[in-house]
Parts: sequence; C-alpha cells; structure tokens
Amino acid sequence: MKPAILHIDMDAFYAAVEQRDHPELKGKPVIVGGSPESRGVVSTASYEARRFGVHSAMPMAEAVRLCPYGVYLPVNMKQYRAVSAQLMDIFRRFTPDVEAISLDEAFLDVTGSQKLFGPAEEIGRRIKMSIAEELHLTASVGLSYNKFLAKLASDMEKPDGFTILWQENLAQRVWPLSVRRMMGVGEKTAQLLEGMGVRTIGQLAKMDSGLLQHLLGKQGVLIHQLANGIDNRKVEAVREHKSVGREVTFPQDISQREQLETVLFTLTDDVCHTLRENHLKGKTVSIKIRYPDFHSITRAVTLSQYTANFEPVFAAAQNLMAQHYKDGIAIRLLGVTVSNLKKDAEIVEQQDLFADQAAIEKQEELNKVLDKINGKYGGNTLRRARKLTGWAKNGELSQED
Ligand code: TTP
Ligand code: MG
Repeated sequence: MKPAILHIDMDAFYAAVEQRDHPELKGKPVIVGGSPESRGVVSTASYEARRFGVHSAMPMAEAVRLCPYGVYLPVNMKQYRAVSAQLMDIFRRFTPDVEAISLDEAFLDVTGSQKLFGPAEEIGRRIKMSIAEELHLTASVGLSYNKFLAKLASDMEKPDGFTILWQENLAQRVWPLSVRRMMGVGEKTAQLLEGMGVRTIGQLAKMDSGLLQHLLGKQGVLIHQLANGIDNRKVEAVREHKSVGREVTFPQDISQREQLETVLFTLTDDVCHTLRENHLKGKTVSIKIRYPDFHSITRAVTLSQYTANFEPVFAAAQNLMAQHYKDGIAIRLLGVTVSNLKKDAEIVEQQDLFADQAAIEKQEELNKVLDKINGKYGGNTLRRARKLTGWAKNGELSQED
C-alpha cells in the first residue's frame, strides 16, 4: 500500500487556546509569553498579532512596541498540556503510529489505516473536522509519502490548511522554496549553500551528491536526498507507557513458595490497579526472578486478549512461576510486568469468542468498585481476600477470591 504520512500542527496553539477559552479575545491580537518587565519572550502570537510583526521568541518588550494594543497573557502550560492530550487522543483513534513532536504537532503514519477509514486524504479531513468539532480549534495538515514532505506541506497553507504533496508535485511546489525551509539546513549551511548560488530546494536537488558530501559530510547527503523527495525515516510512536511493572527486593532471600506467591499476588494487584488508573490494558505478562548471586531471569507469556483484570494476569504470572521456579530455591527479587499496552479506547480487536464475557464484565465491575474505594480513601483500603492453594498447574486457577 502506498505510504501515507500526515503531519498535523495546530495554528497559533497557545494563543488559539486562550481565544477559545475567552471568546471576547476572538479576532484580537493575543500574545502569550513571559512578562515584558522581566525580559520575557513571546511564546506565540495569534494571527491577528502576527500582522503587526510579532512572532515567537521575540522579546516581549519589542512585541509591546510593535503591538501596543495587543492582549498580553501569561503561559498557562497546564491548560495547553490538557488540550494537547485530547489532541493526541484524537490522532490515536486513526492510527497507533503517532509521533508527537511537541504539544501541538505530530506525525501520523496512516498507511495501514486506509483499509479501515478510507483514503489518507479523507483521514486527514476527518481529523481536521474532529479537532474543529471537539476542541473548537484549527489545525493545518500536510499529507505526503514521507515525513519531510508532510511537514513542509502542513506549513504551506497555514492557518487551517490542508496540503497534499505527492511525487508529481515536487518540482512545481517544493523546488521553488528556499533551502532555508528544509529541516537539516541551519543558518551556517544556508549561508554556505547560498554562497555557491544554491538558494532553492530545486537547485540543491540538482547538485552533485559527492560534492555535497565533500562539503557537509553525511548531512550533505541527507539534505540532497530530502531535496529529491527521498526520506526513509519512520514515524516512531513514542508510547507513553511501554509497560507497567512492580518489583521488590527482599530484605532477606525468600525460598518459601507460599511467601513468594503472596508477594506475586500483591505485585500483580498493584500493576493491574496502575493499568486501570491509566486507562490501559496489556497483553503480555512477565515475571522477573533474581537469585542471591544476582543472576536474573525474565519469562513472559502473551494472553489471548488485552486486559487490566487481576485474574488473568495473576493466573499467567502463577503459571510462569510454576514453570520456571523450583520449590525451595532462594530468591532475592521478584517482579511482575504487563507490557504490550494499549489505551482502552484503542482496543478494537474482536473479543475472544471463547472467553466468558459475563465473567469478564463482572470482574470489571468489581474492579471499578475496588478502584473507587481505594481512590476515595487513599492507599489500599480494600484488597482481595484470598486463600492460598499453591501454584497453578496446567492453566488452572488455584487461587480463590
Ligand atoms: P508552533 O507550532 O511553532 O507555533 P504556533 O502553533 O503558535 O503557530 P503556527 O503553528 O500556526 O505557526 O509552536 C507551538 C507552540 O509552542 C506555540 O503555540 C507556543 C510554543 N512555542 C514557544 O513557547 N516558543 C517558541 O519559540 C515556539 C516556536 C513555540
Ligand atoms: Mg503550531
């Protein structure tokens, strides 16, 4: 399938959030940043303020000179972060491959999403629409077959833009642009290139790659490729949580099976609680055992479906212990981790037909009650009561609630 990368960047982000939250500021020049008295700088300016020449990173005092009747606001990071989280949630509805670059900007690899949501162009438009309807903000979207061109595209028709650049648009739309618009070309490189009469991306594209390598090393080869529309960098989703785990080092080594199982029980309960708190579910359960000589082993198993429920996670951990721990051997550290995580909202897989759906739902109800009580009174007020009956064998649950 043809690669499809979106680059999405919010318009005048901090200022737009302020205008949204304070409608009386709509249409006015709004400048967000530090205070002019303490030599603060402009974080961003609304498009109305940009007409006065105000821009990001400019000293506030200068902004006040250029735009004396502007509305000057301090930075409200907490609010921008909250909006950013909502924004990223919208992105992740369309693909798990979201690489957040900053609070208001991300790359999305939507190549595979096209099967589900239709052509990439439609996905881009739907995301823009969701941002408008749900967040009451505007974004500019760029669509291309690689990161470099997608980013260039999103900047072309700001604000509220939507720009598509395919290979056939390269010569007409990209090559006339200044080399200064390229990532990887800073002031020094730009001056060097311009000194040789290379001002546009098109001129750079036609240069001899060997000469560029000679002049700029690896970076020369890279920018030559970019100028020719070649960029093999992948969209790298940085998942907020790769795994949730707990481990404990014992004050004294433990070799008693029952004691170890009680620890395993507590660790698992903690892990599952944290998963639920973060609206996450996981599919891989692993245990870690460290022996007194510091030698460690990690053993993992993958479940049939994503879960944050204690039962299946504990059953899996018990099984791993049954398979990999020999009774009577001393252990220095024990750990439980759930990885292969997804946000609740992202889990669209078909539920396991063989799983007892009613039992799962009952368990989730119980979790809600436990989490609520524990949240309300702080700490672990309520815990599952249990009776120890030894390690599980052959997948049976040997522990009873
Ligand atoms: P940008 O996306 O660069 O700028 P913007 O969203 O304000 O405007 P546009 O994209 O429409 O050109 O940066 C996003 C936010 O990051 C911006 O709202 C404020 C913050 N920021 C700073 O605090 N300092 C800076 O120098 C820049 C460039 C941005
Ligand atoms: Mg922006």
